[in-house]
Amino acid sequence: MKAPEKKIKLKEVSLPAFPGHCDSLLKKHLTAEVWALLADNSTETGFTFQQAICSGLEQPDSSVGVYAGDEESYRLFAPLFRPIIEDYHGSLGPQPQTDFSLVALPAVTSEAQARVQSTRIRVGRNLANFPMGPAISRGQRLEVEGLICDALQNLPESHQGKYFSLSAMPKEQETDLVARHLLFKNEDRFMASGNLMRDWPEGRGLFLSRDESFSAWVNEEDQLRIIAMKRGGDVKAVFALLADGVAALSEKLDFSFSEEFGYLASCPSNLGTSMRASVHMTLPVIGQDEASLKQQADALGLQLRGVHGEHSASEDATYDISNQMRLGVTEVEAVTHLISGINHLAALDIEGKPKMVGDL
Ligand code: ADP
Ligand code: CIR
Repeated sequence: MKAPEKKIKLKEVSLPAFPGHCDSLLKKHLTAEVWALLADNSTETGFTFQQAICSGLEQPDSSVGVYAGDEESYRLFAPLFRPIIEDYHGSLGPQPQTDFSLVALPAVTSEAQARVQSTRIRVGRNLANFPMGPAISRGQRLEVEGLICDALQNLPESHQGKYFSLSAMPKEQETDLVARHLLFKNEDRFMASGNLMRDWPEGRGLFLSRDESFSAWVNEEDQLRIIAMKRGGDVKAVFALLADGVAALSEKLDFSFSEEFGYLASCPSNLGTSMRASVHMTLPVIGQDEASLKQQADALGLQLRGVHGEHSASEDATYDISNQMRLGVTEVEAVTHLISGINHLAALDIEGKPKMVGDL
């Protein structure tokens, strides 16, 4: 008897196509096997695998290309998310205890200080028992905004300020705050494709301290971004300011946390400490050759961005330089990593020629 023809699984045939050039972690790790396994899955909150990968499919210049809709996304979609997390962070947890201690921080050299215009450190947080931005409902988002606004009342005197709802913000004020790096942009095609801009601008807002050095973003990519930013390169002062703000808010809010992945974030790049410590740094010599500088930065575990944030361009040899890795390290380790890296880049800039890491 003739053997029945082997049926090809539909999911294997229809592995989604990535139009044009694409270097995202999604493309790298979305194998036919992963697709066949997960394509029809969705979490308890109704967040589907197809929604999780939508931004990377629609935006082929994505670096990561996926978003989690809730805590369960990290478990259910693990066959895709784990390799992406490992690829991005270089290791998997467990995430060590939160550590904002200041004593161990190395000094920023005078050469690096001279090249740094401003320092910003932020952490992302999402509330336990709520879906994250890509899966949250309109009502839940407003509830989250209310809880965060209540918690902001608990800040120490030095951090107190005012909450500005994005819905009520005049356009000129919004433009000014974005230009001064204090507010998120009004449009982000990666977030839009990731289901994160539904009902915009409702439920979104900015808390700003009186001197504008401490701020909080509400219901943008994560439900909460806690931010400290100052002119110059006093990284320690910025870290201390952030630490006090995080401590006060942590007393009032229950954050989504897993032992393995640390603070859970909608983008896997922000797991762990969920901390991005960055400087705006001008490198007049090595900054002329962006490709070579990027190689140097990669080797040092640093990320280069443009001066208007993710996916923007550098200007006049000035870059946003930050820690790449946020998972499996403490907050103080992540910042130490940034300081060592910018000290190294400043030394290379003085020497005037790109060198391999380890040559110094
Ligand atoms: P995130 O830090 O949340 O990942 P972005 O890369 O989009 O987000 O940056 C948000 C804003 O913060 C942008 O306006 C960016 O230029 C600004 N920014 C980041 N780092 C610094 C810095 N060291 N000094 C001044 N502005 C900064
Ligand atoms: C991307 O994949 O390129 C975007 N979703 C951004 C990824 C990393 N940046 C971020 O989370 N802010």
